[in-house]
Amino acid sequence: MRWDIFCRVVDNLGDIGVCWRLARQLAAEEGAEVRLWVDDLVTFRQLAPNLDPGLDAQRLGDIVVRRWTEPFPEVGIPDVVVETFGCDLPPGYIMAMEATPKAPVWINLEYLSAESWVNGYHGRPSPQPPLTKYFYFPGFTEGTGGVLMEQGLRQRREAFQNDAGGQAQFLARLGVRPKAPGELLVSIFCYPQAPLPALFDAWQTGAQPVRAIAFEDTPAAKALVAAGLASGAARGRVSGQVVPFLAQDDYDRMLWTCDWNFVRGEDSFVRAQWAARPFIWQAYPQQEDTHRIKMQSFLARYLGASAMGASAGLVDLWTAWNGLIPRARIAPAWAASMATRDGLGEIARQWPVRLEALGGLASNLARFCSERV
Ligand code: TRH
Repeated sequence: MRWDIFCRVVDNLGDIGVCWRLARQLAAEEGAEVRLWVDDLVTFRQLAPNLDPGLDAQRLGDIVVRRWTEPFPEVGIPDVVVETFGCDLPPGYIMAMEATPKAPVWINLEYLSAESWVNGYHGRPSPQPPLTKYFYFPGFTEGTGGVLMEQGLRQRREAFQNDAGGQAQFLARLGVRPKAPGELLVSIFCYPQAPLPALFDAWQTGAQPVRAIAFEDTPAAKALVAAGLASGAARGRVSGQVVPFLAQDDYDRMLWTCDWNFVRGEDSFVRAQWAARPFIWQAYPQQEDTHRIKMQSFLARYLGASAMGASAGLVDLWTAWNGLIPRARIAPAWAASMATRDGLGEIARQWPVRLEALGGLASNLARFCSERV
């Protein structure tokens, strides 16, 4: 099947992060011919270092990458059109879809959410006469599209996590010295609003040494530099290191290597879940704290009602990290989470098993479309 995927980079990296991963999986695992339209190739290159932002058309592996320009060029209409995150297709392209003898399957890929209303909307048709658009929701339950999961992901992750030498080599390649006995390695990828100084203070006097790993030109890296912790220097029991912004696959390896991960948005959020390690999620901050509902909906599914009590520390940590309770709660919440870390480790190992049972978003979407082509 021939696919067009449309991506408008609103802000940050998640939109293109999700689209790039989806495109690669459809091509590699579903035999799809994928053309990826992106309006901002400079941002895209952060995730795909081999991309040339100067070219309007290029091939990256199996994917044809096209610059989404206005006016939009006249092109053939494929079998499936994926409009991501409500990015609005070019009017001329919609007219061409209407005029084409065999109408394409038109998908609107929505943002990921754990909220229960998602199930009711997933797969619903929206008439756009003479065409039909379908809403496709990623999610964490039956009755949603699941989340992005490439074939063999769990096996690759397990093999890497059971290979201490491979992990040490990976870290050495980034100039990160191996973990000291009893030291925790924690990766941080967050938004500027995150209460980083409060976290560093909590770690400074915490029960065990923590080394924070942050990524160049991200808020956490700037905070480490500001705290004088960027080049391995220690302050009490906390130290830090800044590594380059990594290609997506190396970012996965960092999540697999670290003991805990702080992640944000959508794509790193999902990758942290596949890493089967405890993590703290900073949802994309929204007006009136509406991200509170997104955070709480996910935590309720992830921890399960029964574990919410036992994981009160983790719940507090997430809530403070999302700016929904005072940052002063971070230190006690971190200490409480450390006290229950074995249980949290078990939850982190079980969760990907449940996610895997939903099937991967790319294969679920391909099946959904092949039934409607
Ligand atoms: O960049 P984000 O904050 O994206 C967000 C979300 O998608 C959010 O839903 C959307 O509303 C908002 O943008 C507009 O976070 P996210 O989704 O984790 O995307 C970051 C991408 O960067 C992800 O694909 C992982 C990748 N990444 C690397 O490839 N290398 C790195 O070193 C790091 C730190 C991240």
